[in-house]
Amino acid sequence: MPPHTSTDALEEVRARLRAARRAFVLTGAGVSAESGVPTFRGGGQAAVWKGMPFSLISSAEMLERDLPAVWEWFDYRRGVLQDLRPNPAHQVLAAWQDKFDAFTLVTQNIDDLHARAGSRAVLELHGNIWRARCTLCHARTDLRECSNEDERPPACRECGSPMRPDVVLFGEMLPPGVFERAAEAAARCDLCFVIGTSALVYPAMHLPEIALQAGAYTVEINPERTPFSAYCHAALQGRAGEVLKAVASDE
Ligand code: BV8
Ligand code: ZN
Repeated sequence: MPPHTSTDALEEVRARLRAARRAFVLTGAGVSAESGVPTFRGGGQAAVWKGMPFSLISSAEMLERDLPAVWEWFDYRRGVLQDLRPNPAHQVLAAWQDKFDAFTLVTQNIDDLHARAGSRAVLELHGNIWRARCTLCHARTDLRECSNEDERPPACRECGSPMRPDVVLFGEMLPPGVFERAAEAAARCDLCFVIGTSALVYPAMHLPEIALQAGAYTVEINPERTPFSAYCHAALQGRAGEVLKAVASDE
């Protein structure tokens, strides 16, 4: 049993899980922490790259100013990711996709670990680190087909223009339609999980707010309290892999 999770709260969440028809899940970096993926705000301070806070190196402004530096940052993260595997949190969520009348998994993560755990139709709000997109014609390429040693920035095979990481940077709009589809599902769900996020980045955090307003039973899973904890019906304090296994254990 996860340390700070009361049995009553866990029992209540299990009962809600059994009764739910339409489930909605939003995940953040914390769901990949047990796979070894560094979080952005682990241990109180924000991630820094070469002296720059991640919200700067991962910004539209930096893309304009120094595209090669942005590639270097994401090449480094691809290097960290390539030997990592989905963890039990990803696996429980993948198993849940056929458990409900409707199930929607939305992630802020760009690490592709939900899909690698078998989750289908994951709504990637902030893009995917294994894809690149042309800065002019928006043609996309899968970076798993080429190595980090290739030219940087890579040239578009269609029009020859420089490619950029196919991720949403701070100050950039989300991919067309993805937020809207997620918001529709949040408005219709009767059970909402918010897992492994510090609940600070928008518009992602509007989604659980929409679910709450729609009357969904809302559960947060996080070892720490967040600005969203007080609004939840249950805040299960623990690591996602352990808590989800415990929640799913009497299935
Ligand atoms: C935009 C991709 C429109 C790149 C990312 C409203 C209010 C305030 C600010 C804004 C607002 N609206 C817009 C903004 C600005 C900004 C924003 O939200 N800023 C924040 C910082 C205040 N939003 C934007 O810029 C968005 N775009 O609004 O466009 C627009 C356009 C033009 C002009 C004006 C407006 C775009 C945001 C997306 C940026 N891209 N990622 C990359 O990855 O580098 S965001 C990135 O950071 C992640 O995707 C994620 O969203 C966020 C990190 O948060 P978390 O995932 O939660 O991770 P974190 O480390 O913070 O926390 C981890 C948590 O896990 C912790 O709580 C920890 O306790 C917990 N944990 C640890 N271990 C475990 C665990 N939990 C469970 N189990 C464990 N084992
Ligand atoms: Zn192009």
